[in-house]
Amino acid sequence: MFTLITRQPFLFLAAAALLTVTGLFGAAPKKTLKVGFAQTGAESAWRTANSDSMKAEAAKRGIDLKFSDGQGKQENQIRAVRSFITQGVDAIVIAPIVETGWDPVLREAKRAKIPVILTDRTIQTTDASLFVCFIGSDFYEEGKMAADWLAKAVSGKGNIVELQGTPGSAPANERRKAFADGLAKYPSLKIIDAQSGNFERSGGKQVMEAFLKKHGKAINVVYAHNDDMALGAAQAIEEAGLKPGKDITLVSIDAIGEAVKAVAAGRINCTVECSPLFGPKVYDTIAKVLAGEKVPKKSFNQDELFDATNAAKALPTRQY
Ligand code: GYE
Repeated sequence: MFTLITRQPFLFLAAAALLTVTGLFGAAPKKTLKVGFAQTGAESAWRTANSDSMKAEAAKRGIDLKFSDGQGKQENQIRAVRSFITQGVDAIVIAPIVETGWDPVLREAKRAKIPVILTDRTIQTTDASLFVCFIGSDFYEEGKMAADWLAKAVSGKGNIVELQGTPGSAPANERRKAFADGLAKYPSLKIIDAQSGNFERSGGKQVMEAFLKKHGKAINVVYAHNDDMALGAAQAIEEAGLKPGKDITLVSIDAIGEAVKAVAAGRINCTVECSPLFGPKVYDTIAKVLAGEKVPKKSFNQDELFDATNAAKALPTRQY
């Protein structure tokens, strides 16, 4: 020890200085946490609220957030994750645009010993050790709530057109399946057509225009996998000279501010909530993971439903 000190006087002085500083001012300053977030893109108002929540909460906590907009492409998200690994971030957050194809890049993150948190959308993998945990909503439950609400509202009868989300994405897969399962006991409530509008307002409008041309007045109900598509469909319905919410029942998912307002106005009939505001929960989870604490493998947000009975009252307190 002594020889080490005499041979390395500079090292000794530096160590002594550090001890004095920590002794005088408490713990040494913490290093800034670096988090990489591979976002899907900016396809909907839900997505914007989600990105804002992640950014605002990072700023509040002094976290260095490296935000990447995948612009609707999995390959961009994978490239972002690789760059986070190269930059040596402390944790990686991914909102996986589709369910499959993640294993190779997740293995790279695991090899680099960087914990990966999945938010918003789940993935299909045979190796659950490739990610620490998932934080988001239960999409199956949302689709089920929409089906149950609809069956009651139209007394188990009607022709439905379905506006689906991004093909291969967890919310599109689950919301489609749950809705079909929920309708199984109502043989007179049928899906007559379905197509993807990619979770976008313009997509919802275009698909609805095509459906109206093809099926005309045979359409009684629109089930949209998100509010943006429902709002686009409402516009297409109006442009076709019909009244959305009256001539055609609209049920959708997300409960963005504009949709809850539309429900209060009777232009959309029901929207099932899917909260995008999980910035705080994500960073709390990362802190726990980095401290070596155990976290639940899956944790779901609690979501409610808005229709004519409660939408107007909920409006002033909606946060997105
Ligand atoms: O419903 C939709 C968005 O993954 C839950 O993605 C999310 C969905 C949301 O574009 O609006």
